[in-house]
Amino acid sequence: MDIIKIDKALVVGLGYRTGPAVSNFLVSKGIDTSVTDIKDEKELYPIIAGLDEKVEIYAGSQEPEILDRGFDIVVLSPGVPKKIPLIREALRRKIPVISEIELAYMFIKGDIIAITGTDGKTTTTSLMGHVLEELGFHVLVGGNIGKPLISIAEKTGSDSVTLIELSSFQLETVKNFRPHISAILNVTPDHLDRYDDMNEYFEAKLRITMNQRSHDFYIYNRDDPMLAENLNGIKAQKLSFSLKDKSAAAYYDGAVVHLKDEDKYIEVIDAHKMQLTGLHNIQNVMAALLMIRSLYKKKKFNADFKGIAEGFYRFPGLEHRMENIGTFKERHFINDSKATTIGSVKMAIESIKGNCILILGGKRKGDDYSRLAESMNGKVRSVILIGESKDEFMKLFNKYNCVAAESIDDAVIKAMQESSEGDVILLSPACASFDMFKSYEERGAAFKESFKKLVKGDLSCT
Ligand code: UMA
Repeated sequence: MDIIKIDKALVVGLGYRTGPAVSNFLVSKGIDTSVTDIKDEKELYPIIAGLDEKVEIYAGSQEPEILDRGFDIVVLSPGVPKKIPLIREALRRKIPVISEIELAYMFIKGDIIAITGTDGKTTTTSLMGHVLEELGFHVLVGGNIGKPLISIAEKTGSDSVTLIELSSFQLETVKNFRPHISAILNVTPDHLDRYDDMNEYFEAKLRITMNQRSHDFYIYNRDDPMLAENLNGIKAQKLSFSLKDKSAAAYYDGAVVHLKDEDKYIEVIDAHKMQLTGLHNIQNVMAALLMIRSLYKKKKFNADFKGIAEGFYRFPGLEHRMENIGTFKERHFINDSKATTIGSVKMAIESIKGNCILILGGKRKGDDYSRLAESMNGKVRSVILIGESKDEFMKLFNKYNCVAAESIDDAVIKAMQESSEGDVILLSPACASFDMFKSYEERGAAFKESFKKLVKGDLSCT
C-alpha cells in the first residue's frame, strides 16, 4: 500500500500520544484526516488542542456509520481493541486497518530492532539504546516506551538503528512490519481483559517475527516454555539465552554472561560490575547482548566485546523501575510504578533485601491476582491498597495485613505507619494506572512527590 496515494484516513483512538502524532503526520502528508474517540470533546480537550486544525474530530461515540464518510484506511491506536464494532465493520467493508507501527514502518530507513515480552521490554530497549549510542551508532528509540514510532520514523536514515519497544496491542495489526532483529523476552499472563486466552495474547506477540527472513535474527528466552516450544515456522536465525542451559547462544554462570562467538564461548559481562540487579535483569542483558551481536553480524562489523561490556556497566537503570528515591526515618523508598504485571512485582520483591511494605493496586488487567497473593513471600509485612481494585484485593490478599488508602499521599502515610526501621516501602502496583493517573509515569511522579512532602514534614504520619 502506498500511503501517499491515500485520500482519506480515519484514526481510531486519540489517546495522549498516538492519536495526535498519527493525525498530524497524516495531515502533513496532505491526507484528509479524521479522528474518533469514545471520550467526549470535553474530556479530550487538552489533547484536541494539540491537533492540527485540519483534523476532523468525532468524539463521544464510535458508531460504525462513521465509515459512511468513505475512508481509504483506518489507523488504530494501541489502546483500542480490534474487536470493537467500528473495526469489525471496517474489515467487513475491506477497508485496510493498520496499527500506527505499520504506518511508521513505511517511512523507517536503516536497521530495525524490535523488542517485545511481558516484562522487561522497556529496560531492555533503554539499555540497548544506551549501549549502542555509546558505541557510536545513530540510534532512535520509540514505540510502547512512550514515544509513538511515527514521531521518529522520518528522522531515520540509512545509517540509523531504530529500536522499537512493542506491546502485543501494537503487534495485533501489523501486516508487513519486518524487523531485522527481533526479541521476545518472556510471555506470562497479561492483558487477559483484552484477549480471550493466553494463546491469543501469545499469537499477538509472535507477530513480531512473522515477516522475518532467513538472514534476520530472532532472539528468545530458552527458559520460557512457551517460547522454547514455539519455534516452528520462524524463518529468522534463532538465538536463545538462558539462565541455566549452557548450550544457549548466551548463558549465565558464575555471575558472568557467556556469549557464543563463532564456535567458542567468551565471557563478556561481569554481573557484579552492573548497576542493574536481579536475575530478571540478567535475562534482559543477555537478550540485549545477543541483539547487539546480531547487529554487528548484520553490518559485518567486528565486535569489541570489552567496549560493549563497558556500555552495559554504565547503564544506570530506569526511572519508575526499581528506582531508589531516598530514605526517611530508616525506611527505604523504591518507586517501581512501571510494574503493571504480576511477574514484575514478584521480581521486585525478590530483588529487595529485607522486609517491605508493598503499595499495590490500580486498574486491573484481567490477570489472576490470586497467583500473586499465593506467591508473595515472607518479605511482605503489609500491603497498602490503592485504586479501583482495592475492595477485591482486600479479599484476595487477606492472608496479609491489608490497609486501604485513598490517594498516593495517604498510601505513603499508611506505609510509614505500618513499617519499621530498615523496611523498604515499595510502590509496585501490578496494575495499570489509568484509574487514578494518565500513565505509570504520572503515578511514579506522584509517589516521588509524596516522599518529598514526607521529608519536608508536609505529610503527617501520626
Ligand atoms: N478508545 C476508543 N475506543 C475504544 C477504546 C479506546 O476510542 O474502544 C480511545 C481511548 O479513549 C483513548 C484511546 O482510544 O483515548 C487509546 O489511546 P492509547 O491507550 O492508545 O493511548 P496513547 O496515549 O496513545 O498510548 C499508547 C500506548 N498505550 C496503550 O497501549 C494502552 C502507550 O503504552 C505507548 O507508550 C504510546 O501509545 C506510544 O506508543 C503504554 C501502555 O500502557 C505505556 N502500554 C501497555 C503496556 O505496556 O502494558 C500495552
